Amino acid sequence: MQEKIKQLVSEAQKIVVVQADNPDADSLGSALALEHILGDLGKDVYMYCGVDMPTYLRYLSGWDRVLGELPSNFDLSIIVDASTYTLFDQLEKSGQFSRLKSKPCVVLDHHGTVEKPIDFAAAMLVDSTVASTGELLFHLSNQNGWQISTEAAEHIMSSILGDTQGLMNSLTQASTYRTMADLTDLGANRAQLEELRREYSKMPEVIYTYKGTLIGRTEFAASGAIAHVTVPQEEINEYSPLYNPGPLVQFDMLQVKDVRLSIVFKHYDDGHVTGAIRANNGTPLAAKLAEHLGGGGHDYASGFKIGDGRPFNEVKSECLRYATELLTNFGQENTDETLQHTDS
Ligand SMILES: [Mn+2]
Repeated sequence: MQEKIKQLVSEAQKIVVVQADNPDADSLGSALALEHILGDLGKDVYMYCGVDMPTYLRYLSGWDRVLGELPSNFDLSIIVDASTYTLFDQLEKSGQFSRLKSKPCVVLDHHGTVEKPIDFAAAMLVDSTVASTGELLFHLSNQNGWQISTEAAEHIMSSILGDTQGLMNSLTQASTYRTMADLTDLGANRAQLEELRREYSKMPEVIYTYKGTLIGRTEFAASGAIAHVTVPQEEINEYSPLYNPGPLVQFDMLQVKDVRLSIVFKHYDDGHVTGAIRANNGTPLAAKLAEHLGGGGHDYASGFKIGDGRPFNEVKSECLRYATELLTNFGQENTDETLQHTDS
């Protein structure tokens, strides 16, 4: 597959790197790293994302070069950190999807299971054993003999730190540390990146107060194993431009004793509902829960989006019902496994 990608890249001059409608440090870090790597190969690189870069990602230098429209012409597109149709609503809405499909497309991703997988790509490199798309890009670049500059190394490092929550979640493997070491050799400085990230994730006072509101409104289900909170449209309007309400409280929700799953629902006036799901270590149920609702993701972080007109309360109850069922079944399986391990 990397040979095919190498060939597609060598044949192209204008390349657009595409992020899905849910940019994060991995997608943006991978896009920016590609901008440097392909730029060093003499390519003209454009970056596209259908939504504005959230403020907390703006510590990644070059974020402001990501545009909300595809360039008028290009030879190749590279989709990073997504391999599903469902995350490209903005391209569909603006009528640009057909343009993307009309040119060769490469997909670089590490999401194992997705709903409605992209089926028009000339090459798909999807590897769920790496912690982030950035790590995948690092290996691909080495295999293809593409130079990784210090800037590219920094962006790849940011993408790994983003998806592994600072090398702290279970996506982190021995190979992740090896990649981090290699990136350090290339000049990336983790301490400096961390300092930058912290500076840019600082919240305005009004958001600090809003965080208190969300915490106060958090509800618990399944005997305290699920923490959930709902963000309505007026709060999305008021606070989302300043800070994404999900990350504001979701980590704290998982820090409550007995909580194993946290869910932040967003309820929009046009009827659509989204859910951001996070799971505590030892409860790898996030992807399963999201898939049940038409979404997808990882064991410990996932999401879904429903826009078929189902009433909000129905979506929410079904989500909580299925989450409870998953937890109950998982609890039983886990007890069996524990017993087996004790035996051996
Ligand atoms: Mn990722």
